[in-house]
Amino acid sequence: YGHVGSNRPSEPSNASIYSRSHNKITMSKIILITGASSGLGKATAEKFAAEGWNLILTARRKEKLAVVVNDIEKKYGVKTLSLIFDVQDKKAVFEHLEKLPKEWQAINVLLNNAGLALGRDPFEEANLEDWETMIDTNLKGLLYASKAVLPFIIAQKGHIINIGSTAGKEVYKDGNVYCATKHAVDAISKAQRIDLLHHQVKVTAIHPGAVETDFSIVRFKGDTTKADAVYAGYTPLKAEDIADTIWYVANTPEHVCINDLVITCTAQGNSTTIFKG
Ligand code: NDP
Ligand code: 8X3
Repeated sequence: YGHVGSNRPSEPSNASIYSRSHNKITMSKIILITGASSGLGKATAEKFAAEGWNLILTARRKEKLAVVVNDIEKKYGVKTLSLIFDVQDKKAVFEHLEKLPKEWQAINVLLNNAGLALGRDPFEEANLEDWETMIDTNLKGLLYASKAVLPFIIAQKGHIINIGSTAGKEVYKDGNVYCATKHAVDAISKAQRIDLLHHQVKVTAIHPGAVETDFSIVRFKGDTTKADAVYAGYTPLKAEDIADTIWYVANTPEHVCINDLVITCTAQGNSTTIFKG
């Protein structure tokens, strides 16, 4: 089983999703990606599908996710399960993830990726609802998803990969609560690694700098002029760069766990220092 980078000789208990590879019937691995309808989540789904993994993909926007799924199934012939829910909705997260069909329970990797920034405003002007949405999505949503699938991850001696940010390493002006949620992702990742150690579950936090996705369009609430300005004058990371990194991190040998990884484009030195020639 695991016809790619087969590094975790786990004993999958419920697995029954097979694919043909090298003239052998092999059991494909499973990655669950939250926030797979665009950006990093979508690129990671494509990367893992190209390597033969089956995918559980989640998002709120049904039509967007359906396009991703159709495209991937056509191109790579892997199996997918799409689940539409809001990670802020505790009940919905547990209803969908705790009761996964048996053949989808053998999850090898959980990628906690769903997240967003809303606004970039000074503390005194920032909107309380924006703050609450960021906390409920980036922090509470990550906790709910992790808890809901934890029994499956433990059964596989699997891997939790959390998407943090350089904003979780440094606080920048007007970043206030977005930075706080990503600092929390940093802390929760450390906590998960310690607490889940005895289950031999790997935990990795990946902290990207600027990646050109819909992130800034969402942050600036559809203002494409402000969003485009974030990536102007230098070459930012692409979603595919992060997907490649996640692939690498998820396929290290069994005895190796990358704990914490900060990745920026070459032009970026930290959250606030970008060389624009
Ligand atoms: P995108 O806006 O392109 O993608 C965000 C994804 O998260 C979408 O699939 C969206 O799906 C999903 N999502 C957002 N809110 C929810 C929710 N409440 N419930 C379920 N899904 C949700 O941005 P990115 O791909 O760039 O962002 C992905 C992650 O990467 C985020 O955690 C972000 O903070 C982080 N990050 C991004 C960086 C960047 O520069 N782009 C840098 C560092 C970190 P839908 O709207 O359909 O629900
Ligand atoms: C996204 C990167 O610099 O906008 O987390 O905070 S930044």
